[in-house]
This record gives sequence, structure tokens and C-alpha cells, in this order.
Amino acid sequence: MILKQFLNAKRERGFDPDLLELVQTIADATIKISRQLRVAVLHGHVGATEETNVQGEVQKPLDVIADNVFVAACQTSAAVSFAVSEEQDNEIPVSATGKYAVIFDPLDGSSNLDVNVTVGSIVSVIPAKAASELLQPGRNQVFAAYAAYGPSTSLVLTFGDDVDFFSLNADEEYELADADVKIPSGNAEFSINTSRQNLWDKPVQDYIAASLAGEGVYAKRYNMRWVGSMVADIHRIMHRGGIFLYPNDAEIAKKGGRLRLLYEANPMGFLVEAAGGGASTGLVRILDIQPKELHQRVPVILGALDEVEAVERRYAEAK
Ligand code: FBP
Ligand code: AFP
Repeated sequence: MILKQFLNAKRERGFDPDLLELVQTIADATIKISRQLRVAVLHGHVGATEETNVQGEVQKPLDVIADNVFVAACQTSAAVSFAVSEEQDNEIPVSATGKYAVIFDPLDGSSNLDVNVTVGSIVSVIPAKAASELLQPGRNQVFAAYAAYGPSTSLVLTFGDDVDFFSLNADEEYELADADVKIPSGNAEFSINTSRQNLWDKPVQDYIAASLAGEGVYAKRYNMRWVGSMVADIHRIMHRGGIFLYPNDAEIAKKGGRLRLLYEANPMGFLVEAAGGGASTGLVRILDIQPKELHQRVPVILGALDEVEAVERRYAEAK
């Protein structure tokens, strides 16, 4: 089944046709980005630009290209009220009659681009007609997705009910590869940047130490994986379980965390919860956080529910 047919079936089940059309537009934008990524080296689109974004991060040419693709896609849809991007300081007004805000990280993990390692796009859609409605808790999302640009291009999406995996076929159509995906339990594997170990909150240090000692949730010695692209790490966890952490630590605490709430933690949290997993800061459920600003950062702990709950228990015991 291709995406168009999948969305038609949703239409027959009463989903909002405007939202479904928007989802097709978002999917088409990710196909355009995957085409650009395929030839980026040949077109000299790797390396850095002279520009920095609102986060003070140096932009890669492909950050800018992917951002332009997403913004242009949003501008073709009358259903979109505002576009909010990691790469733009402020929201971009789109249509005065629009009813959905599209919030996105156009190219996640872009430090991987120069070395041809998986990167992604992350998208969140919330009902919002006015700029004053953009700061909503993640539980209000009506759609979230990521595209993983790796050996193949995957689109993983949810309307909050189930999670479905699509894969880009030879005709450049997204084809359903796996329906109603659930994060499996039992995979003794964690994903965390261990170079920050001395900085992590004590509950995270204790949790990882226990996992390495064979005293974690599954009582066996844990394996470690860190791609440096959240999309790639979460995509692996969606398939085979485990846990991803970008926790609070002594250095990033003053910023609130490393990853961004609106276009990284919320959409990934929405997908992971819909796949039966957990999404937490260690102290609170990510999807319940009331955002205060568009580019707010939060600690992020995502993955198999039993693992995420084990980290939360350590935070609760440390109080
Ligand atoms: P960007 O939004 O700047 O791409 O940063 C997000 C991210 O790349 C995540 O995808 C990834 O998990 C993390 O940063 C990697 O961080 P680190 O540089 O500490 O390995
Ligand atoms: P294979 O030969 O089974 O593919 O393993 C090689 C390899 O995946 C290599 O590419 C990695 O660096 C290494 O194994 C990872 O090993 P760990 O599973 O011990 O991290």
C-alpha cells in the first residue's frame, strides 16, 4: 500500500481531509530532501555555511536547503497557519485561514552529513489558528513523523493512534513497510553520549552504571549505540527496543537541556508513546510540559517503557 492509499483509507474513516492533504505535502517535502541528500557531495553542499541559526549553531548548506523545502511546502497548503522551524528565529505566518501549525527540525543530526551517515527530518503538527496558540503541550499534537535518510529513506508517522513505517520505493513513492509498530521490550541496549558521563545527573549515572554491571532492567550486560543523530537512534529503538537519553547534565542545565522541545522531543515523544514506549525528562512526562518559548530545550529520555520507567524511578528515589 502506498501512502496515498493509506491516507485515503484514513479519509474514509473520518480523518480531517485537510490534515491528510498536509501529511502528503510533508511526505513529498521529505522526498525532495532525500533527493538533495543523494547528490549533496557532488553539488558541494557539505561543510558549513557562514551563517549561524537562532541556537547559535553553524548552519550546513543542507540545513538551509531542507528548511527552504519545508517552508515552501507549508506555503502551498491553505491548512497551515504557521510554520515553525529550528532554523528560523520566529514563526512564519502562512495562511490567515489555516488551522494547523507545522513545527519542524528540517535536518536533524546534520553533523553526520559530511561523513554520509544517517540524518533525518522531524515534524510535529498541532491545531493552532493564531500565533498565541503555538505554545501547546505535546499531547495536543494531531500528527508527528520523522524521515530517516539512511541506506533507504523511511517515513515513520502517527496520528496518535498507531505508528506506521513507510519506505521509499524505486518509483519514489512511500510504501507501507510495517503497520502498527510497537517498541519491543527486552533489548539490553542504551544510546547516550558517554563523553558527558561525568556531567550527567546522578540518577542517570547510577542507571547506566547498573546497566553496564548487568544489574539493569534486563539483568544482563548492556550494549551501547550512539549515532549522533536522534532520528537514527530512535529509528533503531523503534525496530529493536532499548533506550535513548540526552539527559540533563551539569553543563547544559542552564540551557534547560540539549534537544529542543517543540520540534525534537515532542514529535519523537508522541511517536514513541504511540508505539507503546515512554517519553520523559526523568522527572516529568515530556508531552505534559507547557512550553514557554519556541526554541525551548529539555532533557530527553525515550524508548522501551520499562527502561524509561527505571530511569524515572531513580530520579524519584534521588528526591
Ligand atoms: P541538531 O538539531 O543540531 O542536529 O542536534 C541534534 C542532535 O544531532 C541529535 O540528533 C543527536 O542525538 C545529538 O544532537 C547529538 O549530540 P552530540 O553532539 O552530543 O553527540
Ligand atoms: P559485522 O561484521 O557483524 O557487520 O560487525 C562489524 C561491526 O558492525 C562494525 O562495523 C562495528 O564497528 C562493530 O561491528 C560494532 O561492534 P559492537 O556491536 O561491539 O559495538
